[in-house]
Amino acid sequence: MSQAVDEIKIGGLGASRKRVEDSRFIRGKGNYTDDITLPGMLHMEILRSPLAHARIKSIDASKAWDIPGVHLVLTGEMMATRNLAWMPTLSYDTQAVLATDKVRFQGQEVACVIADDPYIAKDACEAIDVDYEPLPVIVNPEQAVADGAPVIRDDKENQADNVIYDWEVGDGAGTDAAFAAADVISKLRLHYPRSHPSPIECCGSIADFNRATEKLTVYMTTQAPHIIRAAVALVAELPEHMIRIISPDIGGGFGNKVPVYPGYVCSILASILLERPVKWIEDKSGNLISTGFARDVYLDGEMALRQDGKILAVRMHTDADHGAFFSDAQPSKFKIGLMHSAFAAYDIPVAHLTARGMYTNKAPGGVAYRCSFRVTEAMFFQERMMQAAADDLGMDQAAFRRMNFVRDEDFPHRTPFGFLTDSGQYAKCLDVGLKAVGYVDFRKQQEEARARGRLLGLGISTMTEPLGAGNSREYDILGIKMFDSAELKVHMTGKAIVRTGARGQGQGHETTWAQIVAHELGIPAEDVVVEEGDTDTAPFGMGTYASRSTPVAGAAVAMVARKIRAKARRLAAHLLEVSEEDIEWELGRFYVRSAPDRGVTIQECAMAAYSNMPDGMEPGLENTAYYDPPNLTWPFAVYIVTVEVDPETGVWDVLNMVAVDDCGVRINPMIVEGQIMGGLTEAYAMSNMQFITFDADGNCVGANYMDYLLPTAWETPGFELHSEVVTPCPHHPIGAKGIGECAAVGGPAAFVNAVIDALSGTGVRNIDMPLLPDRVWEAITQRHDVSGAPPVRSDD
Ligand code: MCN
Ligand code: CUM
Repeated sequence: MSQAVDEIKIGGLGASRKRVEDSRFIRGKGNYTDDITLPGMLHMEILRSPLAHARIKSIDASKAWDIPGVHLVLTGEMMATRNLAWMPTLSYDTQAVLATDKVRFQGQEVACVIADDPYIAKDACEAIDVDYEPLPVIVNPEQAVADGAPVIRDDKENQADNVIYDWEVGDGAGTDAAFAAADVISKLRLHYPRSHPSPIECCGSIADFNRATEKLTVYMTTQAPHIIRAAVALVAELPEHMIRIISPDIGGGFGNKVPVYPGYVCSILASILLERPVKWIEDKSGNLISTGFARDVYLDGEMALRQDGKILAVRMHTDADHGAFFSDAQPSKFKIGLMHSAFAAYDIPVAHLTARGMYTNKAPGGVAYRCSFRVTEAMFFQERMMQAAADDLGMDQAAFRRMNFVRDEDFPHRTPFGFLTDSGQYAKCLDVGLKAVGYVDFRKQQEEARARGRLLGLGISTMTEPLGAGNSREYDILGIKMFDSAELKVHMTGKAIVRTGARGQGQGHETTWAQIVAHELGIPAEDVVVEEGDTDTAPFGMGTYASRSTPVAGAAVAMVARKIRAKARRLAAHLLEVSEEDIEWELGRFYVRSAPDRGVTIQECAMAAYSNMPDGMEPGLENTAYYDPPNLTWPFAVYIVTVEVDPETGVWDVLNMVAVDDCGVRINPMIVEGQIMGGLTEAYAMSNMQFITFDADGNCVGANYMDYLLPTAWETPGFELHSEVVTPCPHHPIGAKGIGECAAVGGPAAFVNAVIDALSGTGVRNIDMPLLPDRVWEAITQRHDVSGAPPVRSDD
């Protein structure tokens, strides 16, 4: 009889184990960057530009220097003497650390004060006199390429205009030919507005340069500590052992904490100059006004269709507003991220995407916010386009999608843009969703309601997201290949520690990595400690974003555990005095094939690794695995929303929301559900209330939580989650696919489609997000599309 341990009982794969990190988080015992106090620590504050575009005529900091308690005032001029006024971005551009020549967006960093406490530093910032000469302001891509537009990046030698890139992918000629043969051509233009990740904890750093050891330690809120160390090592030409980056607990990242920000750099320089620790903690408006925004992209699309509903080709053009610096964190090869993952779930013969990126006088934008590099825009566009096309054909929304899905038997499938999708059960997910929402009945209700003047709507969105960058063949950031790592040490008592190159920000890695070890080795999850985020101890990895942790670092955890198991098998053979070939494994235990009762536990093997190893065997039970995934993982989801729109006010309420997510094998079903609910909440917020824009003068409108609304439990609708479809990832060691971002990626289109569906018959094809009541009301009463593109009038 098997003596294997019970996997669910030990918290292995599939156990809804409670999150171990929460025991400290919910008791207020987290250790965030701002919780750290070092002896002799000083505080830094940043002076930001009030203007969006202006030449700096002079900066007079003498009054600030005179304030008691001020230790240092940093300006661009001083940074320039150390060659630090500009820094490289993750997209091969440059970004001003502190402005020297011009300011290029409102909120740009102009000077820093380092003082005894943050209040003195803040007061001293206000004592700095900056003489600005205002320049014409550009707030959207159209203005950026207009005749006579001022060149924003006149600091760059070969930059004669505001265009950053002109990029294309796919088959232009083939697409043209398919369009020429189409029965119907469906068109849609929309703007995916700026949105801001706005994690509860803002960005910050504490730099601590030790003159005696010459070592620089930086505590910082980064999702990718090793990338930061690599960047500092390469830019400052310092060896890695002199730089230690520590990401303590992170209060939410959502992509906001991937880029490198001037505040980090200034705190480092200040600590080196002053030889004291320097802490910089950004405030909320600083975070909202200056750190990585997402989206802000205009999408133009056309779909070539056969009368029966078959999609023949897709043509897409995007104009992306990157703000003043091109600082996207994304794989180097792809200028507009993975926008070309659009339509990956549909069997479309040919497609073409052209993309232009523009500089504007806005904070650098285009970072990923809960999406794998622009996949949010891609999927939003895809599903809005699918809805418009089905309407143009007069086809049922569900039937149109089903007939164009890649079929289960067609995997692996090459998408028209060249991705290889490998698994999924798309139609099944759709069927589960339709049944759950009561599709047929709802359509009837909708008809009846309409007859009585009530507007009901139903929106379907599907998404497949390419998660888990790399593989190293195609994915790199600044030439550093994208893979990840895990190190596992099993102590003699059978307890273990696992460290990875990822860095969770609330996703539950401390819980789930231990579950993978439990699954592979039978060591109870509670005996496995997880550590991430310290470059002195963690193996090299590319960090946590693009939901890559499970696909890459999580795979590395499984692989390193397998290496440990292979060594433990040799120890077991030695303990049981049989040859290795005679040994069998069941969870937690090796036994002799011919005598199953004779066995040793994994814990006994661990003890033997330190006390009773065979002659010639290296002692200890630890190893490291670097994992370079063969492909991305391709989770799939169907989100269906029903709404009622009030025609008098434009207010819309969610009646029901059904989510069917297939992320392969779920390590921890409860955590997966938490990730989906969080993502749906953000999707709802983006579609319904989150509004951050710029007026014609480049003033950021919405840089506070009075205007930029974070959804609370009060306004967030309930979600019905379905987990019955599981298509294991064929190449991931435990069959898992990423999940962290799926709902935020696929969710927004479901909400918007539902509202547009409620308006059917009015001729309204599009309302740009957020679907604020006044926009919906305008669409209903004026019977036209409502664009959300800035600039809004400056008197608004
Ligand atoms: N998981 C699982 N089974 C799967 C897939 C994932 O149990 N098949 C678990 C994982 O083990 C992990 C969590 O779900 O605990 C998310 O895993 P994964 O999909 O690999 O995503 P990452 O860990 O790489 O997290 C990144 C992702 C991103 S990119 C953003 S943005 C985002 C998100 O996670 N930011 C978050 N979710 C967030 N959740 C919180 N609380 N805070 C953030 O900042
Ligand atoms: Cu795409 S935001 Mo997340 O990748 O950190």
